[in-house]
Amino acid sequence: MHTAVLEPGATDRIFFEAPSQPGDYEYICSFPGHSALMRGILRVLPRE
Ligand SMILES: [Cu+2]
Repeated sequence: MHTAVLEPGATDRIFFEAPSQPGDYEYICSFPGHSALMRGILRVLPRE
């Protein structure tokens, strides 16, 4: 899953169903060379 390549300051949205298992899921920017800095964690918490 990915967005289009965006110009600086532009935005885009993607919608997806989060994993059902709680945990930390890494996401990265797949533009060549970017993943070293452009990355994050999607944290799925257990239902309360
Ligand atoms: Cu990037």
